[in-house]
Amino acid sequence: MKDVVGRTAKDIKSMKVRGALDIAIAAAEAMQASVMQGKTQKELARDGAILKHARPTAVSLPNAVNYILKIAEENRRLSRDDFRKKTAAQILDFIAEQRRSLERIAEIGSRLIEPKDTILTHCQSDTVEGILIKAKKDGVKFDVVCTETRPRHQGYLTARILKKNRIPVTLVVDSAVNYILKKMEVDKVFVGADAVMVNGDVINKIGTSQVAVCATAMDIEFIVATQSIKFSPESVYGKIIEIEDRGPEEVTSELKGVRILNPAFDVTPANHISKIVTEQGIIPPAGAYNILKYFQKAGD
Ligand code: RUB
Repeated sequence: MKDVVGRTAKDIKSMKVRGALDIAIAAAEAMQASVMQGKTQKELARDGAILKHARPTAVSLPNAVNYILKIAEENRRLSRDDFRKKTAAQILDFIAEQRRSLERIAEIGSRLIEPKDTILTHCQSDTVEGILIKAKKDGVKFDVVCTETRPRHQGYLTARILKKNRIPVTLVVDSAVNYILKKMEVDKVFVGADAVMVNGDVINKIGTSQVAVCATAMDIEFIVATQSIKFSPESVYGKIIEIEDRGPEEVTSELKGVRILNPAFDVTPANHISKIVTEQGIIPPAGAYNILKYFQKAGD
């Protein structure tokens, strides 16, 4: 039988599958395959652990796996066949709900884009792209600036997708942000999230906090777009999210004997964030606890 879980964990680790929402959906699909293979609760727990450890920062990954393990636990008294059918169907519902939340955020977030806006975005986020593409479809004319996003250049993906959707896009190097915000008269910044903490701090691609600090200094709105599955229930209990350290070779292989650090994410403090767009609506960062309470069920 194919090792779907092992393959998915490998794809997440190597970043063949990347972006917090896609990671969560891929993990859910792998868990669904395990359920369909008739695995026991113990085997499902082991598969869940493998998936959860594939990358450390995106909270959507453990949140998705934990949710599925909870369903499996609730269904444990069913016959083998009923367990398989019911759990697999519930996982599919969960995946569909995540995809619907992407559309809902696109709908809500696109209302924040006004004619002639210049929007800056960092890295590549399906959630932010959804917003921009929806605004374009609704006939709003606006421009986008996207950062290169060193070292892995996810900004190239953003630029390609926006171009394909006929949204005018300009690519800049990461270090141009402060200059470009002023020079191009950027109106709003939109970024995605890998994790949202109970105090409203947001963890996203390295460099996000620098963009936020520059934007705040110029009174430019800094908007985060994220599904509630990225809110961290464990942050309520003081858990610090691990920032992934990636290999130095992603930065350069030219400097022998020089120590190279390659942190993949950073923390943007809540006071630099104007609003957070979720599928439940727009909240101030201080409203993060409500999302956790009602939709992530902090304390479960
Ligand atoms: C991707 C990244 C994205 C968030 C949100 O980092 O930081 O902004 O994951 O993406 P990496 P989405 O490339 O290291 O995975 O909105 O698609 O979930």
